[in-house]
Amino acid sequence: MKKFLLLLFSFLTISAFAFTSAFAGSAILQWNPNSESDLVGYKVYVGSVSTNYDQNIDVKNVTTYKVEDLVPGVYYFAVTAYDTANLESDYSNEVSGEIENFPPAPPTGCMIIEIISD
Ligand SMILES: [Ca+2]
Repeated sequence: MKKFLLLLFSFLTISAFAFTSAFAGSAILQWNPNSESDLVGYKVYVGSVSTNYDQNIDVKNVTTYKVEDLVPGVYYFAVTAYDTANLESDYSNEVSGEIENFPPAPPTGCMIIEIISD
C-alpha cells in the first residue's frame, strides 16, 4: 500500500509539472498593406533592444499578426515586405510595448464555514 501511494504521489508530482506552464504574453501587430504586384509577404522582426532584432518571423501575406510566447519584458517590433525575387524592404517604423505578468486578482467570497472550539 505504501509503495502504491508513493507511486501515486510521484505520478501526481510529475503531472503537476506537466500542466504548469510559464507565463507568456503576446502582442498583436497590424500594418498597412503594400501595393506592389510582385509582393509575396511580410516579416515581423522582434527584439528586446531598439533597432536590434534577434528574431524574425515570415508571416506570409497578412497585415496583422500575433507574436506569441513572449516572456515579461519590453519588446521592439518592425515589419518588412518582400517580393517574388526575395528582395526585402527596409524596416517599417518601430513599435514597442511591455509584456507584464500581473499577479492574480485577490480571491473573493472568503468566509468561515465552521468554527471548531474544543
Ligand atoms: Ca519587386
